[in-house]
Amino acid sequence: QLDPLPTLTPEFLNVLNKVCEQCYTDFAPDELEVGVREHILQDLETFVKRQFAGARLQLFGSSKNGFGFRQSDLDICMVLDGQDTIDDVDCITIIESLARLLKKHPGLKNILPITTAKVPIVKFYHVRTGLEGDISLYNTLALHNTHLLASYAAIDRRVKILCYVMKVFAKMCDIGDASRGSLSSYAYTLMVLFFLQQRNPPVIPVLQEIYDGTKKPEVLVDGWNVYFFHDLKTLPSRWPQYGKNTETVGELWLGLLRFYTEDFDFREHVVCIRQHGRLTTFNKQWTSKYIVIEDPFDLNHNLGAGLSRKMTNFIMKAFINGRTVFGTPVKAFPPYFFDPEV
Ligand code: 3AT
Ligand code: MG
Repeated sequence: QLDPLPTLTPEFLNVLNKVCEQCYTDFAPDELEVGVREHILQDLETFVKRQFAGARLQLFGSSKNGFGFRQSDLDICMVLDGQDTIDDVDCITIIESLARLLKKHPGLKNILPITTAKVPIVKFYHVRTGLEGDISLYNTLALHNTHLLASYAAIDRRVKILCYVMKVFAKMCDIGDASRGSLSSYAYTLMVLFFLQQRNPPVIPVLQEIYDGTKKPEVLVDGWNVYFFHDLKTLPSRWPQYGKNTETVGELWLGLLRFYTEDFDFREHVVCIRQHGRLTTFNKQWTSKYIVIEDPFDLNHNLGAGLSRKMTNFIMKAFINGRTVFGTPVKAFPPYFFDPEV
């Protein structure tokens, strides 16, 4: 029941392309803002060491993966020197005492420990910058998935731009807040990467499938294999399709909206960036959900698991409308579209 789309003129594709590029330049933070985040991290680490001498703090999430916004939160992971893991009881105790400590930090406000979540955190508000943040403990898989996303972002500039466009689109359509029952930024980023891997010719490879020899190396973290190919300098010689796809970001953006509304069968297939071959909801025994997105490392984790039926429909409608809006020629998009101030 999708409206047919008209054939697109080069002029319109040019407009579409400009909109995507503009979205990126409007929303990507500059080096100064990236530096500010590292500075806050250093200051917090020094402060936390007063009580936890062996504490090490590390940024992850969009402060590090290449898809951060000026106002994105600070995702921080804390580990203690000489300790590899932590059990649930200790984790909650440390989160609570970390919260008591952070309340004494003059630059922070609204300190709130959340110990009932799957990943316990202390939330805080950094007064001078207005940034929100949270500290989790031993969130090691998240550090690895951040590095994986950052590697994909480094392969091709179009990856970065499309991930920004997708995040802005999700925010504008109100489908991008996992705490209110929709999908997280992380989930939408995986959808973009999957699309770019499945495009013909692909824009990016499957980094988890590139290795020497016949057997994939095993690098175990929390029981999952986090191996992926990092040596991006040598990628051109390791991946025969390198540089073959020459589409513009505008074409790819509309291509993505069409892919998820026209081609991809959500009932049967899994959004899965760790292998190029098809993975079905039946293979995973995840047939009761409509949007199924597999975490690239924690293979038991379906990022769409928390979606209600109603929310699923709402998200699919946003994609269908997006396809019509971006697939119907206009001379220019209204100036407020993608305006960071709105
Ligand atoms: P924002 O710019 O903050 O919206 P983000 O990528 O930082 O985007 P979040 O702050 O929601 O996203 O999450 C921080 C990181 O935590 C991103 C990813 O490395 C990890 N993460 C988030 N949600 C999940 C999840 N459901 N499963 C596994 N890792 C996750
Ligand atoms: Mg974040």
